Amino acid sequence: MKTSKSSYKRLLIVSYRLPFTIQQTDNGPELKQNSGGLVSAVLSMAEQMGQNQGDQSTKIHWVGHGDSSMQQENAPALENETFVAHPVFMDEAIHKGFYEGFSNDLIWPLFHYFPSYASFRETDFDSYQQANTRFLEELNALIEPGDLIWIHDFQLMLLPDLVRQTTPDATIGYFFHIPFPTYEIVKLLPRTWRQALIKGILGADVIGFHTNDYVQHFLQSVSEVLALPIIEQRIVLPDRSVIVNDFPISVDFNKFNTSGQDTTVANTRQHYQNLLRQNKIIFSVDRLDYTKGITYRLLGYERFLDQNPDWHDKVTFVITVVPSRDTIPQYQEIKREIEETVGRINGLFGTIGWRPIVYSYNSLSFPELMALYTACDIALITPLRDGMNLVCKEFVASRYDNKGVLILSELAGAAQELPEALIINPTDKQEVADAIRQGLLMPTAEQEARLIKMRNHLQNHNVFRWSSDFLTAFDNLKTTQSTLETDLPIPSFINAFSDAQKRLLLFDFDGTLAPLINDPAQAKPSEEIKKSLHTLAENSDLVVISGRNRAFLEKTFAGSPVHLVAEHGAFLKKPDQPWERLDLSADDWVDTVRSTMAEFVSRFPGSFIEEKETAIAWHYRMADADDIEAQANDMAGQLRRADSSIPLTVIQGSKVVEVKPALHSKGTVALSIFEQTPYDFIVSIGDDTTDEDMFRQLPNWAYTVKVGPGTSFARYHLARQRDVETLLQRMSDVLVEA
Ligand code: GDG
Repeated sequence: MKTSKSSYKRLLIVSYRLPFTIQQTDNGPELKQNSGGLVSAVLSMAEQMGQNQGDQSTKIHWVGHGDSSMQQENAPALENETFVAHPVFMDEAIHKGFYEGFSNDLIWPLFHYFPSYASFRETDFDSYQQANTRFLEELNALIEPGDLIWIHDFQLMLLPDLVRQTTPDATIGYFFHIPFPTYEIVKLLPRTWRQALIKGILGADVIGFHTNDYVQHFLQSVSEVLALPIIEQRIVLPDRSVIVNDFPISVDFNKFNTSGQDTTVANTRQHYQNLLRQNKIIFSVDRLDYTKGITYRLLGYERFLDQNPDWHDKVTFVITVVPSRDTIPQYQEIKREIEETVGRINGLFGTIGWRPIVYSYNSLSFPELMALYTACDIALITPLRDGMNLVCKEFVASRYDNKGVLILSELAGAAQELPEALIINPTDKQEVADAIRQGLLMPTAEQEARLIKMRNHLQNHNVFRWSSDFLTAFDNLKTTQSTLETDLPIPSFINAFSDAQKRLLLFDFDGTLAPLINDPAQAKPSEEIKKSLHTLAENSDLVVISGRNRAFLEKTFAGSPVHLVAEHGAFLKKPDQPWERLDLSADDWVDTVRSTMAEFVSRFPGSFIEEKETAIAWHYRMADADDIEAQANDMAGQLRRADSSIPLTVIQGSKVVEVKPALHSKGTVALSIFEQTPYDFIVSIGDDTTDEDMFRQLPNWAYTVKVGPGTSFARYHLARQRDVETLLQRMSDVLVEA
């Protein structure tokens, strides 16, 4: 874990819920923080940032929805040694539309893959926007330079961009606690809503999800909805870039590990075991929610009882459902269904002395929860969808005795980290029944072996690691951002160039050697550039590495001793030698792509198709339609989804959508050239997304230079295309003088 102190002054947390209560004490009302995982993580993050608790100027500020206990009369108590609470109050009707409506009645079911439970109400979206703006107002009153703002969860998706608009240089993190679903689900949201939500989240600098699947789903949505370039897990915006990564949330391992051994917990455990006559105990605890799969879980247990009469009277399923959202009809319905199922199973299998299921609709105190985690033989955790699921991690962390079996749904984010659990599909009653039987019969040595592995993992990946990794991501971002802002240091660059023995110069064509113009056929380098290239190519390996076809490059550079790479690395021509084809991919994919592009050509006059030998491109610089960029995104999306015999890359460049086989790129060819010769000087200059592949593949000592604004993998920037001309002139002057 990284422990170096970061440079942020204060931590500002924003979440829907404030993790505090106001308690009446002898000294009057006081702010008490709850002991949840997020509070512990935030405290450890503040410590890592070098903040001293009790120091007035570095207290942690927490903005969240305020209830009546937080009203004006308690205002002085909204602060303790460590935290300052900032309740956000809003009109009741707005709160209802924002929280119960848009958040819980639309985003929650939709993002947990229950689209039929989702309600799409325009008034709710209005409330969601207004509520996010209320949070912004509260936050704006607080923000100071040097603050790190960390926004949480699906209730506040618009907030990061709202903050960015008002404080452009703010440092903002955003963490999403629920699953981020595939684009097919996101697409169910009206177009303007999904655009607003994705754009809203992208206001952050670092965006975190629990698993890599959610990261990939989010990137897919960013690409489909906003068509922004994505380089690895970085989204490139015109003025900055955004890091997206998985940061699996976890638990305070030591707290759960030691609490199981507390005397109160041990006594309660003993008490429960006696009450249940030393039966084997299966345990589960969840908030009331259709995502938690409680009814399916009961049906799996019923199947087990049905098939295993020898276990009757020897096992008890203790199932606790914690009241939640039960004013919403779907929650009332699920509660009724659970209670009916419990009643039916107990009626079917129970006897005077044995209740197969002990059900309660209530919450447990922490010692009761700990007693059940440590008393049970099986923790049966079977959500139909869960962002992470902390209950299973808490169970594992509690088992200091290395005993007990975890049965876990493959649809919980946690399943990816805990493969030693018995992993089941929650809708498969037989699989659940079999896992229960396997768990009850599992030899102690096997229980131990599985638990030890899971406990080691959680000990290393605890909640402090989670917040520390999140904080470190900001440091990484800062490092890349600061290199991006570096202009090419011309004097030292020229010195290095002049001193080198073996030089490799890799230049893109359009936007680098030639200015971008409306008709690509007319693009050409200036006479000055041509002259410089000629001199440079006589003294160095100079490669023009372009997406253009062979004929165009050969004509443009006729008589020049440069190497030419055409069609993004598909063809190579050394001076005075014939073309070599580097890419040998089949071309049976072209017909489908061509017919999609042809449809767009007929709809958008002025646009046209360019057919190359290994690629096909739609140019729309001269098409006259207001929404042409949106149409280009639409085409790119269609092409990305289309079936193809080989993997294809869809490139969205400057007023062009191009499709080519994925196998070759400017990067693969740059790498192969560089690997053939021991160069001691490399410069690579380009302006477009395809040049990023080239920048990435070269060694980190190479001079990689991005032309124009925008973030890039290049180490340096040149502001304009004509700066390339000046640079090449200076380089060739050095050679002429030598
Ligand atoms: C969301 C995501 C993600 C529950 N009942 C009692 C009780 N609890 C505590 C548990 C655990 C927490 O509540 C539940 O956390 P989960 O992670 O299981 O589920 P959600 O509340 O839906 O949380 C989820 C999480 O955010 C974090 O990012 O993992 O996927 O849906 O800590 O211990 N605690 C006590 N009595 C109870 O009766 N004391």
